[in-house]
Amino acid sequence: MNSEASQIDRESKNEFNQEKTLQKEIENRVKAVLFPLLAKYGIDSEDLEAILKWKPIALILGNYSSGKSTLINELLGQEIQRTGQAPTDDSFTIITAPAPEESLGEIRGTTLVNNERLPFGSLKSYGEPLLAHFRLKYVNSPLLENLAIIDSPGMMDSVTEKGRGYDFLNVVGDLTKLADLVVLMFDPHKAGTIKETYSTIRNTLPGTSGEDRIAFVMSRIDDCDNLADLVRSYGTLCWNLSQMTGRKDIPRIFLTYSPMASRNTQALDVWVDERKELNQRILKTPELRIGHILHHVDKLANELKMVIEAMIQFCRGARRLLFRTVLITILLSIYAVFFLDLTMQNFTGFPKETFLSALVESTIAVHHLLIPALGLVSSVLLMTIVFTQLLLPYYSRRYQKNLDRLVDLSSPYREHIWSLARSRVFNLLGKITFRGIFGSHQKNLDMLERFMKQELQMYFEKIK
Ligand SMILES: Nc1nc2c(ncn2[C@@H]2O[C@H](COP(=O)(O)OP(=O)(O)OP(=O)(O)O)[C@@H](O)[C@H]2O)c(=O)[nH]1
Ligand SMILES: [Mg+2]
Repeated sequence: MNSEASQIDRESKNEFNQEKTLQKEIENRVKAVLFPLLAKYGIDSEDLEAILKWKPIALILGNYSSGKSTLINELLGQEIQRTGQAPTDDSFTIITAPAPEESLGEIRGTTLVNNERLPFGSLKSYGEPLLAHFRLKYVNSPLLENLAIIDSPGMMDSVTEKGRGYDFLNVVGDLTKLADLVVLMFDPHKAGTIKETYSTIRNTLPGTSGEDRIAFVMSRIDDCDNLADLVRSYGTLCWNLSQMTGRKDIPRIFLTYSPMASRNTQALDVWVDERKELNQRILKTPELRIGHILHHVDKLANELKMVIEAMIQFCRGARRLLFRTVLITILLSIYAVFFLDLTMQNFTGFPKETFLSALVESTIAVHHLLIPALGLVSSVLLMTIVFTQLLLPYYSRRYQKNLDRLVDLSSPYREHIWSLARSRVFNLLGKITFRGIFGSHQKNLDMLERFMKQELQMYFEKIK
């Protein structure tokens, strides 16, 4: 390990305890306030739970032979990963230091996805084709006590990708959700599914935030014959990036090469700093962790907020419908109590004396009450059945077809969040009950808004 790396190590150890305490505090509040509400509204929190489970993660992605494994070996000062000019590695390898109770060595994919204490359970669904190419290496490195680095198979063109037996991009998406930093290494001289990979990464980021979790790297710049060649390659990469991101401003791109692997370093001395900066950026991944957690919490909280808002709107309408049904029930009951026996008398001659005439003549007896009471009970029963079995299901089906009417979609951000929340509301409406329309949605919304405005905001301020 070089001296710079050990200094970073000392610094990060000092910050480590502070951040751990803050992370624990956030975790406790999220578990106490957000998780119960998410469960109530059928929103799963598995992704967030997985992030909270383990240590900070840096995921290294890029073209084959772009120098991913070389970078990792260089960073750790050890030959941990195999390197080579052709596509050498077709595995996802997690590299980290063991905890005191764990020992050095390799752990297979099947064991990893079944370990409850690790966050990789979601990868189980890809089955053997992935699990045979998924492993963890426990290595001896103080830099990795609070950090795990994931080396990945080199990206190839989309046709070759199909031969892997599992959906590479989906796996990348799942790992990106867990990763606090994603290093995307472009090799200007090789084709690959960079564009698709970038879209996959982008889709896992919440809204417009989270870009700081991606480090763009143009690797092997020493392969360029001269400065003009380098500038041309850089220009092409910028053009491709702007096509991918849809933005005109180009993110920072680390222009690097491996001083160890290069044969031609003389003219490139000035670029060594970029490599050091990249290495530091990776080693400082733990600093991104709380931001990553908070953005995820924020996304879930906003999704939940829209679900509750939609439910409030729906229940308000359903209660108005109930109010109208109650009015009709009252009218029907008045008719049943005072005029039902009269109608029967007109048609059948029974009863001899109606409840109303007995009331007027003050000759009322128990038998006068029989038909009105029966009519009253029947009307209430009938209208209850009509409301719960016909009107409410019809009303919720109508909204299921027109869900967008339940929320305010005045901004692209709300539209984005709504695209995530929509299906939850659809499911909730499918299960709505009579009692459900009196649910404490407003109270839940107030609690959530208090959490977002006071606590979440305060945590964001703390990491600014
Ligand atoms: N000239 C030069 N060669 C490099 C550089 N980085 C890595 N190499 C060499 O390029 C080859 C590929 O490097 P790897 O680190 O294996 O690349 P990788 O991205 O891990 O490749 P896969 O695992 O196959 O996807 C090796 O022979 C390295 O020595 C660099 O910056 N410049
Ligand atoms: Mg490799």
